[in-house]
Amino acid sequence: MDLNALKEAVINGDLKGCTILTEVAIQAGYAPQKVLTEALVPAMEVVGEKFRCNEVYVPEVLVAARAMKKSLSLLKPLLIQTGAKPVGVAVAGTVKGDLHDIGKNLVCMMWEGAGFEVVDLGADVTPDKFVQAVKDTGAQIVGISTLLTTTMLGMRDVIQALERAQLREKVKVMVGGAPVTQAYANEIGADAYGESAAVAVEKAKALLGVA
Ligand code: B1M
Repeated sequence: MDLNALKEAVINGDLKGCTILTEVAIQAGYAPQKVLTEALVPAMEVVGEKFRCNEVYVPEVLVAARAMKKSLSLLKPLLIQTGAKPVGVAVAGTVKGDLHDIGKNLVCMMWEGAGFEVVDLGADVTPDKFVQAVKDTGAQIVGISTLLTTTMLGMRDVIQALERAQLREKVKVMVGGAPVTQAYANEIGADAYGESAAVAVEKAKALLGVA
């Protein structure tokens, strides 16, 4: 079986095709991580790029994301099984006021694929919820995403809430999302900026000092 067919099915938002091809890939013995990194993630990167070039519009992005999520739901139990000991625990969410979650979901997928235990708080997450999740899980990484310039400041609010809860020294904070830059990450006192989901994996590992 060719993983390109699955990649194309995600790009085309073909939910049924994604379900069948993911099941076929699993039965053919593909490692779930390979399916994730060689089909699902690159497919969403293509969709993101097509969007940026005005080749597709919001409905197509949403349909592709739904198809990708379906495949991921089939891979998830296997990804969890294959990971021996998690390399670290990460909580992730999109900031308060922001409902965009496609990029954040990709980061969560990639982190899971790389062996992190990920607690996905979803979108529109308040600083208090981030703090509570760190307390509940003992996470070493907090990942914050935003797509709106109007909600970017919410990232600083999360960092300040972690400081107030005396948790800032215990966690590394990574920020990302289309309007975020390294300069902005520095300005708000984040530990890392992830410009893509792939980079988010490398940097999360580097933050924890794992290879
Ligand atoms: Co909206 N939206 N949207 N939207 N939307 C944008 C972001 C926008 C740029 C469109 C535009 O005007 N050209 C614009 C923001 C403008 C601005 O702030 N300057 C915008 C707007 C204005 C809005 C609304 C306000 C529209 C309205 O209602 N008037 C509204 C806001 C609602 C809200 O959040 N409160 C809104 C709503 C929506 C939908 C619900 C329709 C939908 C979101 C669905 C969903 O996410 N479930 C939507 C979408 C799909 C988009 C666009 C089209 C696509 C975003 C996306 O998913 N990209 C977007 C236009 C664009 O991007 N050009 C747009 C693909 C995704 C893979 O990329 O998220 O950047 P991205 O993630 C990348 C990296 O950034 C990185 O890794 C990912 C993969 O490599 N990354 C991280 C992301 N998070 C990271 C975290 C990390 C590390 C890396 O560490 C923790």
